[in-house]
Amino acid sequence: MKNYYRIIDANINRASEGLRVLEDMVRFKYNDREFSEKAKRLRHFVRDGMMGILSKLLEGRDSQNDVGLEISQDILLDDRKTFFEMAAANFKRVQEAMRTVEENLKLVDMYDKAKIYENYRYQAYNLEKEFRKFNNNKKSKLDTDLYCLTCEKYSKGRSNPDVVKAMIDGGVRLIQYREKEKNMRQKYEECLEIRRITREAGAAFIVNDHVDIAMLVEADGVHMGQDDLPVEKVRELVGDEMIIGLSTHSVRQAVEALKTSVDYIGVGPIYETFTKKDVCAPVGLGYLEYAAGNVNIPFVAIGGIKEHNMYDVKSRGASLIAMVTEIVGAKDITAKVKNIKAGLKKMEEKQYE
Ligand code: TZP
Ligand code: MG
Repeated sequence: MKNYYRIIDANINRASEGLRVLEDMVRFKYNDREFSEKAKRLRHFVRDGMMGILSKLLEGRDSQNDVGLEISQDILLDDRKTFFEMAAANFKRVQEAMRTVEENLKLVDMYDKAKIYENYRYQAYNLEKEFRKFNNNKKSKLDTDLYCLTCEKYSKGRSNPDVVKAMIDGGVRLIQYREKEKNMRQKYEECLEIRRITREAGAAFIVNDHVDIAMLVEADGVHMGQDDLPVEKVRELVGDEMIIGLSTHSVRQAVEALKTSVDYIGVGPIYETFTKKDVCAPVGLGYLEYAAGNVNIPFVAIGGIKEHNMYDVKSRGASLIAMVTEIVGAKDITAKVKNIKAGLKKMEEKQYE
């Protein structure tokens, strides 16, 4: 018993120390009061949750004979390189510590307390997600679960900017303007408006096909197809800061794409789709499985993906899924997005169990 309390004690310390690090990182680097307070509140919860058993914890404490200290002083595994790596490591520390507390509380028959710490662990997952807003680099913009594309033709009479607003209200963080039926002036005007909307919401915005429009409206990225301008030429125009995405439809195209400076590739069409004209036959889940095992940059599964088949796609290793008609054609776009994101999140959380 004493040893279980010793483990709990060490991990309560570990979790609250990790939270303190995160709290201060945000407080002093970003002056973000809201986030710092959330971290602080969770840290207090974590500590206060032990009120009833403090004496047992202290009884179990034996820091001097902790074999872990010697190991930790000897190795350089803790050598964090960047601010964000350090944050990620501290989130991990907090979450793992919480899990350890949870399991050991069960061993001392404190099931109710264990449930409370499970809840704190989930709060830490949410906090980690929220922390992403500080990491405004290309990778973090792509680090989401749902990628939504516009297509006014299938949007039931709603305009592209209105559709984007509804997507964002549902929680979408990555939007692509894809519109094949308008002239350049109309597309430009719409992209200007969508840039305003996405910027205000802190969502990333990528323009399909048109490098010029992407640059003029200061989009976060541009998405190219196999028959569009060569991506290396696009890179020369847009510079290093802009995301470049490239559609691929085969292993060969993926291999070629990886030799270039693209930031992500599209993998598809997974299923049959009527949204894209002149598209090749569905590549199925086979190419997706290849991508999951071999593509070391972000990739997005696309083509015919719906709420009912997204689980098959996700379970084949797609962490980012794109949908067009399933969302723009939904009666209530915001509700649809919320449902889809909740479903994807549930699948993701299962991996933590
Ligand atoms: N690229 C490959 S398939 C596709 C694109 C743009 C269209 C996907 O549309 P939907 O409606 O999700 O099938
Ligand atoms: Mg194109």
